[in-house]
Amino acid sequence: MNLLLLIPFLFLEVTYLKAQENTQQPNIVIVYADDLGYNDVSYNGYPQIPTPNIDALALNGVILRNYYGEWLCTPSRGSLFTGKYASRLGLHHSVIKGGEDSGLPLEEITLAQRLKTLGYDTHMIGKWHLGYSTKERLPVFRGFDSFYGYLNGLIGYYDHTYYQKTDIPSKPIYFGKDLYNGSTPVKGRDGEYATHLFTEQAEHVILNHDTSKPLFMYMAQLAAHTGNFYRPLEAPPETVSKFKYIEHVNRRIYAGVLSELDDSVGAVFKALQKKDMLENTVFMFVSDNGGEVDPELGFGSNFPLRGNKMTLWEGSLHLPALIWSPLLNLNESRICQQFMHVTDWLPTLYNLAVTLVVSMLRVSQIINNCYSSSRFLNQPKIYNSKISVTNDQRITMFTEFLIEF
Ligand SMILES: [Ca+2]
Repeated sequence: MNLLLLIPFLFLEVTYLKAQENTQQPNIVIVYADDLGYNDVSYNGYPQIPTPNIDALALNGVILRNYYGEWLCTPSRGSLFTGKYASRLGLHHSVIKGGEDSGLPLEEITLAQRLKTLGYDTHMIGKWHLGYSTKERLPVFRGFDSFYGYLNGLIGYYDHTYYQKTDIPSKPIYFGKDLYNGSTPVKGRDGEYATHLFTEQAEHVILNHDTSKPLFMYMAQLAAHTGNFYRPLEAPPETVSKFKYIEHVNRRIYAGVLSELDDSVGAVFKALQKKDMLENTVFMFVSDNGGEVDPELGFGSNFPLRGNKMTLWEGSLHLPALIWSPLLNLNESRICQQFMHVTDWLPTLYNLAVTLVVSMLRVSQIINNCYSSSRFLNQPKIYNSKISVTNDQRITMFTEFLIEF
C-alpha cells in the first residue's frame, strides 16, 4: 500500500498555521540516521520493512520531500554543524579515516556551540566522525555538555570495535574499541547492541534533563550503516526473525537493523512524553546520505532514485527527512516540496532558538523559507584540505585508546 496515496498532496502554507505564542525556547531533538536510503522508510511507499514510529512522525508532521544531504558521512555532518558546504570546510573529499589528523576546522562555531550560548543544555549520542586527533576536536569541546558514542565512521553493532586497513607497513591494521563517554573509553558493555545502548543513553539524557532549560539532543545513530566488513550488519535474532518473509538473509538482517532503529525513535519519543517535554519539542528525523545498496554490505534501497551512497546521483543525496512538532499545530500532515539542503538546518534551528517568543507563524515561516545559509552566516572561509594521512600524522591520544583493548 502506498501511504502517500492517503495523504492530501499539499504545500506547507504560512496562512494555514495559527499564531500561538510560546514563551519558551523549544527543545530540539535530531535523530540522524546513517546511510538510510530514500526508500528505507515505509512512509515513502515501500512496505517490505515497516517503520511505524518514523511513519507516525512523518504523517503527523512535515515530510521534507526534496531534502538533500551530502554524499558521505563526514561532509554531511560538517555541513549539519556549520551550515556550510563541505567544500568550504575541507571535508568534501571523503570521510575521516582512523587516526587521521584532520577534522572540522576548529575555527568553525558548531550548531551545538551556538545553541549553548542561547542557554541550551546540549547532548550528543552516537557517531561523531568529525575528527579526534586532539582533544579540542572532541564533541565535548565542540559545544556538547555530554557525549556518549564513537569517533570513527562505524563500529561493530555488538563489539563496538573499529577495523581499518592502513598503508603503514608497521601497523597494517588499525583496530580497537571505539566507544566513549565524554573522552573516557566505555568498558563493560561488550555484547550489548549499539542501537540499544544509544537509546538507553538518550532516555537517560531526557529523563534527567532540567526542564527549566531548553534541550538540544543530537542522536547520530549507527543504523543503518554497516559495522566492520567481516560482520557488516547485525541485529538481535528475535528482531530479524520477524522478517522471515524476506528471502535474502542479508536483506532480512537489514530489516532487523531498521526495525531496531524505528523502535529507538519510538523510545526517544516516549521518553520526551514521559518527561512532559513533547509539547515544546521540535523533533527531526533525517538521514546523512543515501543507502548502501550492495547486498553484501548494506542492502538498503534508494528506489526510485539512481545510485548508491558515495556517488553524486540522487540516490546518494536525496534523502528521507521530516519534522514533527506540536508547535506546528498541524491538523493534517504536510509534504514540503521545497528544496532543502543539510546546510539549512543550522540557520533554521538557530532562528528557532533565538526567537524567544516562538509562534506557530514563526515556525511555519522558518520551515517555509528553509532559510539559506548565505543569509545568515558571514562570508564563508575556504579551508585548505588536509586529507592525506602519513605516519607522522597518526595521532596519539585516542589512537592509544583504540589499540589498548
Ligand atoms: Ca553515512
